[in-house]
Amino acid sequence: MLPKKDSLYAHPVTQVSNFCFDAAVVQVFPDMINRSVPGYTTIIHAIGLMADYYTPANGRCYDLGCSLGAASLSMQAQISASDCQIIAVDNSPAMIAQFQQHYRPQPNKATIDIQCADIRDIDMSQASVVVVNFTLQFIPIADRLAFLSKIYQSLLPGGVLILSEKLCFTDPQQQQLQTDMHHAFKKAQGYSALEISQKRQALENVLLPETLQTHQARLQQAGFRSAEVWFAYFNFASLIALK
Ligand code: GEK
Repeated sequence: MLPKKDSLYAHPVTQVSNFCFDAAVVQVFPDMINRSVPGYTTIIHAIGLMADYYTPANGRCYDLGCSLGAASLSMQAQISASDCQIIAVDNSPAMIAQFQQHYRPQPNKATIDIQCADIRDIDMSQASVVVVNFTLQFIPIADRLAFLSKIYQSLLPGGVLILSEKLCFTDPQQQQLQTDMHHAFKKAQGYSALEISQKRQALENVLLPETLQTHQARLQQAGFRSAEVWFAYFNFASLIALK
């Protein structure tokens, strides 16, 4: 089935409501995220490569805020170790229903256990790899340290967290440039000025970006020995944090 084109914000509305991951978003999600997040496809592929590098036989990986499971499926396709398990969690019932409906177990590949839950509440343990791909930005800032500390505790020695986020910048000129370049990216992907502006309004109080330095300091506070950027494209970056 071809993913539907995202035109959710193509028509003017008097009051833009807060963005949420409902059935309408699920219908267009692959198109939306590909045309909105610079480097998304590259990141998804590389998550699979890193998961293969870090996951031993009988290993366990988590994909937290899995949406339709792109990162889980990339890990499943690329992990070569035997008898591995991927636990994929999202709190949007519409996302999880769609992922479950399309999921097919693959012979001799890691299994994917798909769960509908709030990632702040789940129990986690014995993890080799934890993926939080563009999801921390939707968690209230006050909850982020406790959430990352739980991830740290759940990782085995030598385990890793892959954390991708939209960033903001302390220097106003840098902030303006990076925002303008992101909007230029979206325009080049076919979004109109109206779509870009209404989506920005919808996300305003929902997606809360922080600076790279804030993320790195918090990861260190949560216990990680180091957290470095392995990929960045305008105001979007992915870090790998080592236990
Ligand atoms: C991908 N990782 O394709 N608990 C569980 N899920 C949550 C929570 C929460 N508290 N808050 C938000 N979500 C995916 C893309 S999208 C990013 C991730 C984006 C979920 C939410 O339901 C949504 O599916 C996901 O986090 C964020 O690699 O749309 O920009």
